[in-house]
Amino acid sequence: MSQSVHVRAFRDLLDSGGVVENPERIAAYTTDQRQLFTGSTFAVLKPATTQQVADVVRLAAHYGIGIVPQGGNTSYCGSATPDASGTQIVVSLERMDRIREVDPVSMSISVDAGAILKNIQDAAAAAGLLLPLSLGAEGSCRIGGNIGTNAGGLSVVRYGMTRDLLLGIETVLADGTVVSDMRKLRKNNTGYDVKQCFVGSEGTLGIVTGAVLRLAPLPTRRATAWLKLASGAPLAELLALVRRESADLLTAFEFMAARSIALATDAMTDPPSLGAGPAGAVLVEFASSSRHLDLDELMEAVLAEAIEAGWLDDALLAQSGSQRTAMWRLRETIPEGEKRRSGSVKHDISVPLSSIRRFLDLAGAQVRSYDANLELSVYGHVGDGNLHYNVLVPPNVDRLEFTKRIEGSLSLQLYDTAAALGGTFSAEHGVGRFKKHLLERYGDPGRIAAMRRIKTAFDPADIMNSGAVVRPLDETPGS
Ligand code: 2HG
Ligand code: ZN
Repeated sequence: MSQSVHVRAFRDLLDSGGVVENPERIAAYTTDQRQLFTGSTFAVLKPATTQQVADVVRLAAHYGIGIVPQGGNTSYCGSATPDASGTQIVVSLERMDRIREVDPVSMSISVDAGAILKNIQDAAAAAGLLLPLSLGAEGSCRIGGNIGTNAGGLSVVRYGMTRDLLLGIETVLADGTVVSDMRKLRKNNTGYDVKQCFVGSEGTLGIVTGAVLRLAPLPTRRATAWLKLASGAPLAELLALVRRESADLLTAFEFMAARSIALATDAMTDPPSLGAGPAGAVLVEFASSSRHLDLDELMEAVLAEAIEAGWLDDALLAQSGSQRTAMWRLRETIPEGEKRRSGSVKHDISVPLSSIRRFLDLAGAQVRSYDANLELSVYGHVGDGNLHYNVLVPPNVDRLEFTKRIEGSLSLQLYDTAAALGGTFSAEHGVGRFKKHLLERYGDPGRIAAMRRIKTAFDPADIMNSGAVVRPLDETPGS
């Protein structure tokens, strides 16, 4: 049966806005956001309801058409991009963007999976509550994708990853079955925690259509400081001090090397003059919903201890909301700064906190011996043991060729080092299509076997996001 017959059948299920066939409009859905890979599709489907998602999936399964679920298309690992065959359809959740309910008493929010993260944060804030998931792409990423990749971001040190915020889920399975478990319960020990299967599954097990998320009291006070690290400052010990002495009011502990700060500064029209010490800089923030705690005083006392220990050359406490915003803008502009310069080869590694220093030493030596001219942009959520250890693409070099060369050589050395220290090649960006070979290389064989069994149980025909993360058991290896 031809693709045009399939499109007609999908059109019968959806209304006029539900099927996109125009190649120009389709193009926005077939290239990943880092522009590393362009796939192909014959149609983008945009269901408006969970029932329509179920109908689309049932029909696709009937015809044997592969489905690539897509939210905001902000994946760093190509997990929302169709392959090059042109046989997969993209199912975009962008029309399913409703906030279904905010329940201030239960401290939860129920949403469609296509809701933009920022809109969910705003809806929670309007009810005096905080959705404690915050990341650079929050203005365009959608919560279904955040669930699919188990997104991390800027406040994991206090509130955990997306997984830790998920109370309930609604999902369409590969045969069109709707799993409806949109409960707001903190406690529900009734067998397998099915919703957690979908967290980090990157669309390979089903399509998330709705979610219930845990909210926290909205901070009314914050203290934010920019720390310039003295030479040899021990990051893990500094973090431990800050956590302990703030009684865990810490919400962010973001490390930035001087080069990363300079890249962000270059990309900003009105950059704040915040530099780095010899060992880089850290943006640290405390937050509290209580109006009775003096966080500035607490921050000053904690930083005085760190200065006394000889770990800081300087510390600047934000004196106003705008100073705080400027500090955060600088941190959040780093990826854009890398892009504006000429791009970077990204390594989203994490290691146990006790090995952060060792990783930085070993990886630095590996980069220098690979090519002493290479430049690095190193920053990240050190509070979670997560470093973005990015190799800058030299100017006037073909970005894609350079990326391919580094990923086939130096990247593996860096990942080997992270793995030898008990770390991972993907801390918060997922696996998708781009890092599948790394999962095969570094994943424990038993764990991969378990993942393949789960994939087979949920999607034996490999309809859902085929080619991403893991293949089912009965496929021939390498296919
Ligand atoms: C961040 O922490 C994001 O800003 C992006 O995870 C990291 O671009 C990167 O390498
Ligand atoms: Zn990050």
